[in-house]
Amino acid sequence: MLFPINTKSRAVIDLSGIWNFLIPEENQIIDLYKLLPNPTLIGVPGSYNDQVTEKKQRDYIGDFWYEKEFDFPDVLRSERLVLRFGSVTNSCKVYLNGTYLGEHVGGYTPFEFVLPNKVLKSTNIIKILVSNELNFKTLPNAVFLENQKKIIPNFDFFNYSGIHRPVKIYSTPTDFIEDIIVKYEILKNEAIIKPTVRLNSSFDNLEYEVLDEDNNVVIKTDKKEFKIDNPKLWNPLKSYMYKLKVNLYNDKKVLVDTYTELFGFRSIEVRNNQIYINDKPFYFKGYGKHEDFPILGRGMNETVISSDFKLMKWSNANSLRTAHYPYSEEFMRMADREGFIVINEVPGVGLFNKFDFDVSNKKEEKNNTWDIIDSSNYHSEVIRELISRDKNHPSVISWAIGNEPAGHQIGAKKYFEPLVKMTKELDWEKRAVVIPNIINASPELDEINELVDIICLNRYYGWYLDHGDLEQAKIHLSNEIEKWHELYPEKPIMISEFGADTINGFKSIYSNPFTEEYQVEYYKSNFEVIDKYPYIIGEHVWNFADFETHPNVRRVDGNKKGIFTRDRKPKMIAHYLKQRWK
Ligand code: GCB
Repeated sequence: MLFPINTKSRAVIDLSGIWNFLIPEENQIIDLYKLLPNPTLIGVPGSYNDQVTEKKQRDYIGDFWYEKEFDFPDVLRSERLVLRFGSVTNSCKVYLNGTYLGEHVGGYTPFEFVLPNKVLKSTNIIKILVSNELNFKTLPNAVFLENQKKIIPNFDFFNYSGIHRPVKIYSTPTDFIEDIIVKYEILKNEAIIKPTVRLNSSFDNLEYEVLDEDNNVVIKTDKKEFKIDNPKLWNPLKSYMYKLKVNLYNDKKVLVDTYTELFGFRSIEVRNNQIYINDKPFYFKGYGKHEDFPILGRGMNETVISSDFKLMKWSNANSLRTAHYPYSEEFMRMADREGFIVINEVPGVGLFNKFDFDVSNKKEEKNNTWDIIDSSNYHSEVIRELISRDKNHPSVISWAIGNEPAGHQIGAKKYFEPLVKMTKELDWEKRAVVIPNIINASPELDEINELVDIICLNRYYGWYLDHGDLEQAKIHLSNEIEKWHELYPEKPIMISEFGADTINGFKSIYSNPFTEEYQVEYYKSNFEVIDKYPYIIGEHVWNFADFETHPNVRRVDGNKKGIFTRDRKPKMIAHYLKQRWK
């Protein structure tokens, strides 16, 4: 799926701004042809939750309405017009002037509907019926208590909802370029480019132009496969982005449609328990993140995105994981430009029906997650949507197709095996597939690490286990890492999450848990272990910043494992990481 941009043949209208919003009364009937009665005004993009003042509304689970009235310019009326949503969480139905346009399930990927010419007027009303219900079919996966209209999340972040990313109308000609995959091969002093272009057109006369970062035309050709000499590589923290301009002509050689896709040349290989980017071993230094910011909730904001990348670079990080769902397209475009390495995650979270940290090492047969949940169809869909959206990003080097599923319960392999296979088939680059592992799925019990390319461990020794006892924590972490290596000596291991809740400003000369000193000691002792093993290829600390969660006895006004506070002030550990990662 292409990101909407202005080109010679295309125009984009942004409908962001203030929208009408309504949580209906029970059984309230909404007239699709009229404006919503007594709406609340809500900013888009943004979660609605922190823009309302009543707790009941903030925590509401169910259906609610968004509405926007807008005028449409006559100048674009002869074009094919598409209404596109960056994301609406978690599912929605869309109406234009009372006419149903379609629906989308899933809160973190874009979707679009062609606007029927008959329905579009000069003044229009878009209505969206959004649902933030999560259940055993959805991802994230949660227990839905129907009679209480409540969810019990098996995951650790607030169920922020609403229109989280921009809503746009874009135009294309009626014959148009539908999709572009920039496939290439890097040889010694040249790169061979073999674009795959999907057209919806009665013509197929294509021309390609490759432009460098200074907009010099490197090549212009109508060949299906072509080479460029001495390509500049896209490297971690040294981004180099080329543009591939695809021009579609009609039979009279008149330009019909044109689209410019950004891409970069880089190679990835996982072998001998290492990962190589452009043939050089790569070590992941960085963060598990969230899309989370005060007031915006999960709403896309390019200023926050820009500042987060600056802070990550300030700390000398080189990589991140989009825990626990696909981030905005704007974020991914920034990752490319900043040269960040991204492990790109689908919302495959909550796939453990008794989310806990039971390490008694028993195979759980009763109340088994894989017998209860019903998300595998939807799971394939989100993988398909993510790869279709992000295939051309050089920053993306891996797909995380789940986070902490119940890998120790019977049926995990049966659930994930087809998904891993499908992910590889859909991605022409066959990027590494990972599924960050939960501690319960120990080397003795786990069914799914045999399927992945990199063993990603989310480990909290010294926090949930061996709380406050870093000496024991080191022993337990070492033992476990060695067991994994013994099982899979060829596979690299990465510590994909580790961290300690830390309240900014809490201090202790004894380095007690929750203080900034403890967070520093915690990381130092984890690094002592990590640094012993050459087959460990990276460390992603949890989390980049403090973030909002559902109320929980373990959470003090949200998850406080941030290296930065929620408003992005550095805790003591930030300065330590900056030194280590230098
Ligand atoms: C985890 C989860 C993450 C939580 C984190 C924590 O293992 O993957 O979503 O936020 O632990 O802080 O407990």
